[in-house]
Amino acid sequence: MTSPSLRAARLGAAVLLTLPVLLAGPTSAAEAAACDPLNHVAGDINSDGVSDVVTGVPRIDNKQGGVDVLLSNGTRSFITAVSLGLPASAPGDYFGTAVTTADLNLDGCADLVIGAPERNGTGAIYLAFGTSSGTLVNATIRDAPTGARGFGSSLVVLAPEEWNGTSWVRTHQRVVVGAPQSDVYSHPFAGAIYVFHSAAGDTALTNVAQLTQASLGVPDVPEDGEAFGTTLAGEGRTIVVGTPGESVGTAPDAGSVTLLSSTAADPSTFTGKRITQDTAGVPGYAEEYDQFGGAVALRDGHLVIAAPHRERRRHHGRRRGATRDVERRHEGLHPWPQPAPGLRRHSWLKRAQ
Ligand SMILES: [Ca+2]
Ligand SMILES: [Ca+2]
Ligand SMILES: [Ca+2]
Repeated sequence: MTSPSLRAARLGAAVLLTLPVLLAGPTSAAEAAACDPLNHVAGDINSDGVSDVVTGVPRIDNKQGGVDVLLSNGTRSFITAVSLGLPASAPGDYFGTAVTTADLNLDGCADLVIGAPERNGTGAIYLAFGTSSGTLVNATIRDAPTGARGFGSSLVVLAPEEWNGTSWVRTHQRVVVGAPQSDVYSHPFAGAIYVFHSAAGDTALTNVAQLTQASLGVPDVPEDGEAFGTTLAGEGRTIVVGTPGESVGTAPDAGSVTLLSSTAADPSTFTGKRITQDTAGVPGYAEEYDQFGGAVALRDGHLVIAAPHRERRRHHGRRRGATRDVERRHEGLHPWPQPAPGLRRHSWLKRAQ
């Protein structure tokens, strides 16, 4: 059976609008009402049935950063904190280090979530809401929670769907934010992630959980510099967390990936599974500095994990890298066309080494 979202995506692919669209500062919230609430096309900021493209440019303008937005009609715009009507970024904020689209308020226009992990030394995320004109409205900033550092280094938005007896319906969005520089008890840079909810009509996020490797249900224990939450992916009710600095046995920085799931009945309680290259079914074996989990992606139950430094020593210092492709299909994991994070390393991680 074809899901409503897939049908909408296929119909939307045949639609091409040529009307000029403006991407500018905030306007009235009334524009958001013109979005098509039945539109489920992923990443469609102006609700015209065709996905749009957003790209973070965190090092531009003395590392203040920005986000490049290309609408499906060809209109291109450059988004900064100022263009969103918010206080300007400072040099070194790295606005745009992570960026993703998701329909946070479920009105049919995709919205932007942007990370600025060095803002004020602890990080922040920005929300901006799409409209049918392409204008981004109602932008807000959410500073790092107390104790978080590197907040906004990584992002993923999940859209759990629930069966109401006749069809799958979305009830809320789950925004997950990585803060991999966070200290956990006495362990510097052990890392944390924060889980927020957003429901229909919301313009702000509700905090659901802070998760570290010290949290109930999360495997392993926090250790210095392992950077839990450096990378994030997920779909349905499954969050994928990359910890490239994790030691495995006696191998430092071998890296791990954690899968965290919760239920509709209890969305704030998570159970976890830890994967390393020593896990049964994963090719190869964990070696020092592999940094397995340096990038992660999950789509339609297919999990891809990068080990960007694998085989470095064997190739005279060159960082050859590898990916591990792990088929992971199980009941309760529902496909959703959420853009996966790109394969990249984070600038702060390089500095921390
Ligand atoms: Ca569009
Ligand atoms: Ca929206
Ligand atoms: Ca650990």
